[in-house]
Amino acid sequence: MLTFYSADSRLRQARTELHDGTLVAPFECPERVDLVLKQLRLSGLGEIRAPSAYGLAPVLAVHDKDYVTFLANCWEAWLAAGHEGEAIPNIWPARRMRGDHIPHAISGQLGYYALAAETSISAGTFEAAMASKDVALGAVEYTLQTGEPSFGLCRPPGHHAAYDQFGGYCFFNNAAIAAQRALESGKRRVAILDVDFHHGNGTQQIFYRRDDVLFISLHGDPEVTFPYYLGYADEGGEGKGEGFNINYPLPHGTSVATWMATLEQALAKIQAAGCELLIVSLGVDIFENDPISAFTFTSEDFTNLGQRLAQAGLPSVFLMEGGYAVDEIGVNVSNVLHGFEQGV
Ligand code: OKP
Ligand code: ZN
Repeated sequence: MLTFYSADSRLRQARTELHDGTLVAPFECPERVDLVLKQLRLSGLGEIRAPSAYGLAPVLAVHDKDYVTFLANCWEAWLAAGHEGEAIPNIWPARRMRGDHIPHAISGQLGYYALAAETSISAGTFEAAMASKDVALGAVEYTLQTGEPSFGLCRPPGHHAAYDQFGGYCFFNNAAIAAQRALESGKRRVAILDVDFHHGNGTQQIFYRRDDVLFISLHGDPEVTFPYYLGYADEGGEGKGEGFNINYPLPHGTSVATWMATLEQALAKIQAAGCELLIVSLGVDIFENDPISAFTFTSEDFTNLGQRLAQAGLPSVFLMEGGYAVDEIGVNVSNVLHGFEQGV
């Protein structure tokens, strides 16, 4: 399988994440991609290619222009304001305040465009996000042209990023950008299957009123886990999007057997909807030893997951989302992709 990867994903080197009340070294760290790359090479998955630069047009197809400008300028503005640490929001247009006004000051803008506070912005964040969406676009272009599967080793991840909001380590919604590109190239309906432990709230939001992208997510129950305010089973889409958003919230500790049985339901929906391309938001934080998640996959289970996904028989693009057990991240990702190749 062909992998797309950009060395520029290293440009995001944030030092701080607000975690359980303290500033810690971010779980979403540059070593993640190094270790995945190393294992893909070791296991001989196939060629690793750098993507072209696709510019901002495919980003603006799913994100707000002023949001993109904010991301591009945030770090410089934060520095210019004389702040010492990294850019972290600490005030929001919460209920009963003005939700329709974007303040001048960078601290006000941060809260307007953030959906959570764990994700700090620092030098290189925007550049890495640009590289990450190029990785996704390189992968989808390749699969559209050849019908062959591909893997986009995106970093930073994307599935929490909404039309005009960042958070959950995400800035540009790589999967949404790739899906939109596939539609523009002539695919009539695309499935995004999100297997990351966390609900892909951003992807859901972007396509919530549309029937050309079927979004299905298996994830930790938002009653007890991030992102808390989206990802419930009764969120089924709106307008012509009704029926094209499907959430499977699952309790902490869900067995792999139950998870795989839920995947069967998801794949049946994808078949029934006549999707012409499968984009997998591949978070391997469903691993049993993930430090911030609570599902129970072993490294071997990831092989079975890949095999089962291959049996869907669709042109497939895998895009990296989460996975924070860095010692095993390489094996877990590699197992999914090799499993897919065995399952075809
Ligand atoms: C990003 B992705 C844990 C808090 C978790 C942020 C999680 C972001 C996950 N105590 N906060 O979906 O892997
Ligand atoms: Zn996750």
